[in-house]
Amino acid sequence: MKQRNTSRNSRLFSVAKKYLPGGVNSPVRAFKSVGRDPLFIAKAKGEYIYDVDGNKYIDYVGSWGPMILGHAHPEVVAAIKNAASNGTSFGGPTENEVEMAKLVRKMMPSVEVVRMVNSGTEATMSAVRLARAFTGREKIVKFAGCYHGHFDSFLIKAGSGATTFGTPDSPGVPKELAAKTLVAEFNDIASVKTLFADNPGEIAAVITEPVVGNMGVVLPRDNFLTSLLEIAHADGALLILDEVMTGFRLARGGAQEIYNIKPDLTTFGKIIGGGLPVGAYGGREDIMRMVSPDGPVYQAGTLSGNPLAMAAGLTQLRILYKQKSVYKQLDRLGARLEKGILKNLEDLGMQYQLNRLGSMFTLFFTERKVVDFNSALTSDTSKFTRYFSEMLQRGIYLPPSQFEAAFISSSHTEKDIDKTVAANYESLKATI
Ligand code: HOZ
Repeated sequence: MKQRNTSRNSRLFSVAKKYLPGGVNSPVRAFKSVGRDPLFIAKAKGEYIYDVDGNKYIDYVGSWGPMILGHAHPEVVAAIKNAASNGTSFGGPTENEVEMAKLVRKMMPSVEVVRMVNSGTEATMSAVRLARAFTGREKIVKFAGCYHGHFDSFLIKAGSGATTFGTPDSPGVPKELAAKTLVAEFNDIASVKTLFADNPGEIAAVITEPVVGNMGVVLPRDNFLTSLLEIAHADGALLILDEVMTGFRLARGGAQEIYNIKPDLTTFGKIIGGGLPVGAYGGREDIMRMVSPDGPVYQAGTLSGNPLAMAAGLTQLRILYKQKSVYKQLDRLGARLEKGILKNLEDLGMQYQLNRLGSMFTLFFTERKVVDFNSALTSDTSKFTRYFSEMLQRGIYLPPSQFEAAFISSSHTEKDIDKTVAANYESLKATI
């Protein structure tokens, strides 16, 4: 196989490293764990991404989730252009913010009142502050391997880049604050019960990704989420679902629609911004009314509800709301990919694990079923590294870490999927 020319990418990266930590503005994209230089992206359209050397790839990163309709969707781009021509930021309310709140509530009825912010991290840290204020308690429960952004309280046994780079507990987090984060095992209700038994009346909230994306894709076992809600409520604590990845992706109403669960608070990011920087948190009205200026819990932002971000996010959400069939289409593509990869694994006599729900998937290089952080960590990351590079050479752009989710968009076609399955066969073979 002819190697792709990526010389301009590499030249840019060597300059970037002088001026930016690791040469990037967010760690995982540095490709450090896959032992090669990152691609510098020149442009993207539909399901394709193009690097600065002119190489074209089928993209399964999708900006880590937001691009559910594919890149540069014409309606989203038009909405951004139109909004920009009317001014890029006012620091005052706009009509689209009201429309956005109404649509979010329609699509996800548990979100009675919502506050827009600028990132998923902002959303989760604000939701936790609110839960602490509402309950008058300070401790929170999170799950090993879940990642809720880079706020201090969450950088404890954190997944995503924190795990990829071997720093699940980041230095710089005050010990006193870290001690208020209790860690349970995903899919292990007994571990949650133990924490509540040991800390009665002290836990403000349990926060979880309902379907984990940040240790790779890990699905909740039957009743896991409803049991969490029951246990939390029995002790007077809240349940926060972090739907930054899953919200509006797995279904119109997110993972909470699929698993039929009504959390107290939900956090969002990614899809809700249509590819622009956005986050949001929302939920029960009695809790959300504590947020300033209705209540005393302070949280603010000059760019919150930014008109460009609202235009992009609202346009994307409206398309998803109107075209119900999009989720069926995504699931069909996901199922086709799953079938193809499972056949490849069987033909090659490999017992690796493919976890998938709808348009989110991860191939784990382990023979153990991946149901939690410990089982995810049994993956052979050196095999993943080889596989990742082989796929890239064949024009398939996957997340550059074993501990991330890959995403399919509605721009992907059956032909793309079949090409990916063929590349998967050859790439897996190369790891033997
Ligand atoms: N937080 C993203 C993955 N869960 C990674 C973003 C990046 O490093 O670019």
